Amino acid sequence: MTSDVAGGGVAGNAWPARVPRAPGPPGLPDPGRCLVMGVVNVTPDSFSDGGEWFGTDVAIARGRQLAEQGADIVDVGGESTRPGAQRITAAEELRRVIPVIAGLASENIPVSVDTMRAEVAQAALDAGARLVNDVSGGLADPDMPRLVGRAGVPYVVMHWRGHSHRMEERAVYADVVAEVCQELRRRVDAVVAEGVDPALVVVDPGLGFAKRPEHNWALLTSLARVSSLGPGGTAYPVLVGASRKRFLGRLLAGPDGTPRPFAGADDATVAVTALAAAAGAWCVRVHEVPANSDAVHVAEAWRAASAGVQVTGGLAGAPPAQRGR
Ligand code: PMM
Repeated sequence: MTSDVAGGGVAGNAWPARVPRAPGPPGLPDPGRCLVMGVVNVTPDSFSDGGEWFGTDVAIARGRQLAEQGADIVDVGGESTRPGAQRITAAEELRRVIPVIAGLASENIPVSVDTMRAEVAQAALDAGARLVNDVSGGLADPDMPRLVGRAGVPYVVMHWRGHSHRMEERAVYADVVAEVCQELRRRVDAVVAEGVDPALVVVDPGLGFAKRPEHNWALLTSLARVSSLGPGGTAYPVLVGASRKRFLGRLLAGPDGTPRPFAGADDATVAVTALAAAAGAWCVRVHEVPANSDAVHVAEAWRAASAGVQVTGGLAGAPPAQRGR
C-alpha cells in the first residue's frame, strides 16, 4: 500500500483524500501516514490526566508504554494549560520534565517538550528532545523563537490568545477560521523572522484554547485552510490536539446536559483522529495510543483507496503490540 495520494488516479468521489498532507519536518519519524503523538503530562492538575503520571518513574514508564503501543512521538509537559490554570515556576517545570525527557530519549524514543519557556525548551533539547511544542506559538516567551531557530529543531506553533486564566473571555470570533488562520500566519511569519526555518514549522489550530465548541468544530473541518498559511498558499504540516477536550464531553452530554467526563471521551477522540487523519493532518496528539493508532492506519487506507490505490495489506508499520488486534 502506498499513501502517495497525488500518484494514483483519483476515484470519483474522493472525499477527503483530495486534501494533501504536507510533508513533516526533517528529524522526526515519517512512516507515510499521520503521526501519533502520545501525551505524558507530568502535572498534578492537567484537565485530562492530571496526577496520573506525576512522578519521574511513573512518567517514564508511561512514555515507554505509549511508544510500545505505537506512539511515533512522546510529548512531555510539566505545566497544566487547562482553562483557569495558574502558572508554575520555571524551576518546578524543569524539575518535572527534564528527568523524564532524559530517560525516554536515552531509550531512543522520539520526544517532544510541551513548554512555553525558552529555558525549559533549551534544557529539554540538551536532554534529548527533538521537537519543541509551544502552545503559545512563541508569544509567551520572546526568547523562544530565537532559541528554536538556533537549535534547528521542528517547532509546533499553536494558535493562542493568552494564558489559561484569561482564555475563556478571549473566545470571541466573527469568523473563527479566518481569524485563527490570520493570527497563526502572523505568528509563523514572526518566528521565521526570528530565525526559525519554515521547513521546521508545524501549525496547530489550538483546539480548546480560547475556543468554544463551535469554534473547535469549524476549525476541525477546515484543516486544509489552517495548513495553507505559507507564501502563495503553500502548506505547513498540521497537528491536531482534540484528545479528551471538553467540547467532546459536551457533545456527548447526558439528557440532563451534564458533560461526559473526559475519560469517557476516548472513543470520540478516536473518531476525530480518523477524520482529521483522513483530511490530511500530519499528527494527532492523544492520551490513549492503541485505538488512535489503529484509526490513523484506517484513515491512511481510506486516503489511498480514495485515490485509486489498491489497498491489500494490513497494518504494515504498526507496532507488534497491535498486530492481530
Ligand atoms: N493541548 C494541550 C496541551 N498541549 N499542544 C498542542 N500542540 N496542541 C494542543 O491542542 C495541546 C497541546 C492541553 O491538553 P491536555 O492538558 O489534555 O494535555
